[in-house]
Amino acid sequence: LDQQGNNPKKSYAFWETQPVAQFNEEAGSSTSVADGPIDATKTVADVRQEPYNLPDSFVWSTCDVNDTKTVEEVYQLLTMNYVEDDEAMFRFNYSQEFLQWALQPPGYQEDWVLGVRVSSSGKLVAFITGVPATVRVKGKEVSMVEINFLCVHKKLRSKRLAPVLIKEITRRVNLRGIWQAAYTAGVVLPKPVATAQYWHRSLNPKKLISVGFSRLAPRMTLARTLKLFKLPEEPQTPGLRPLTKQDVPQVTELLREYLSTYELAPVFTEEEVLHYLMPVEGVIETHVVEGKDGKLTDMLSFYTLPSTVIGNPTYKTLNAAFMYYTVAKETPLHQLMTDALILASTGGHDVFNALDIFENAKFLKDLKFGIGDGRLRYYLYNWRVKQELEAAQVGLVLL
Ligand code: NHW
Repeated sequence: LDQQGNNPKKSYAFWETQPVAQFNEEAGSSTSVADGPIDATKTVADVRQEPYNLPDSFVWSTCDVNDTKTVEEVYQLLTMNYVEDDEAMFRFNYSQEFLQWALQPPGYQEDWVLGVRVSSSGKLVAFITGVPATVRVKGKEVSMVEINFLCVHKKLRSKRLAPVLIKEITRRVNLRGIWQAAYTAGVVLPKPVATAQYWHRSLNPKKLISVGFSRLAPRMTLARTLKLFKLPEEPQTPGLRPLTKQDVPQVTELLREYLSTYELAPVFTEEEVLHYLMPVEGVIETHVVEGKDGKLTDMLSFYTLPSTVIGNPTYKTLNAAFMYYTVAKETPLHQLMTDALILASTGGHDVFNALDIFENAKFLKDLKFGIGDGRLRYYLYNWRVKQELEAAQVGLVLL
């Protein structure tokens, strides 16, 4: 394994057939591989018209998450079968409101919320989604989709269903004239554009220890641990308040300017800022700092993504806040992030998670985040980046 945990000698029967950067390509002439698309340019007319074949007894099913029965089915599939940690102690538990929010940003396409059902029973057994986004990669703005929520029911694993889901969502995206995608995963695939590390800040140490998320540090008592992680009761920054609709033009400007300093980052429209940052109870929380003249100088945001605690008699779920987009233009970043921790804590979160992307390395240790064991790899489909990015060059958060 190399420093990033990659095993360049492993073979990938599916991924080696796809237009993605491969681990072995340095071997060739380095001048022939420039940044940009990997496939030859195609048009919508070149795209296959028929859906890919599923194994007998399964059918494709576009899922309308505004339909209460359908969103419940999606929720159940993911709650029981989506991402777990390596020790299978916790499993992501995206809420129905979260799924509705994440899957319907401006320009969303109904048929990019793709399910697989058992033909006879109608049971939903697999899922994958795409949403449109403009992403800037090393100075080039590229129209892409963000792929997420790839899930195959535990009973149907290792039957090569995932490659069929990926090919079918690709076809549906290509039919709309989009040829690139961004996605993140814990697993190593050909070939990461960047590798980030998760960090965790305890907000409710007692519960975190009790569910096995964290352990008492050597020579620490519970009392000393509680004291160590104690936060002020209220945010400290004057002028900090929840984002409102009227703020959206200014926040868009603030965010666009900030994100322009990163090599991999979204390019947000006002409509997207309105969608992704306006507070939704239990889903997304955004605060801005309003200066004396009414000018917005800073912003912070985090989303709520609980995990099921697998087989714990006392606690059913772990409530986690995940750092989203934060811009510290006038308020010191430490102070703004301390306020984010306070807001997350008073909002009932047990832990605050952040990646070492953005300028986060500057505050993680000081604010008592501990390094996690999970890495998150960033990938691009049909877009080669010759030189892998540092985590600190990444300004993109996928939900
Ligand atoms: S990452 C979360 C992925 N989901 C989970 O971890 C949930 C729990 N696991 C499962 O449900 C965020 C299954 O294990 C899954 C694989 C479904 C993961 N990404 O069907 P087979 C996302 O949602 C490759 C991509 O037999 P399975 C991002 C694997 O390397 N590929 O396996 C999703 C192998 O290929 P290889 C993954 O365990 C991005 C093949 O799948 C992968 O029953 C998707 C085996 O398939 C992963 N996370 O099902 C790509 N995990 O080459 C989008 C495994 O090694 C690309 N594999 O033979 C862009 C498309 C759009 C383009 C538009 C222009």
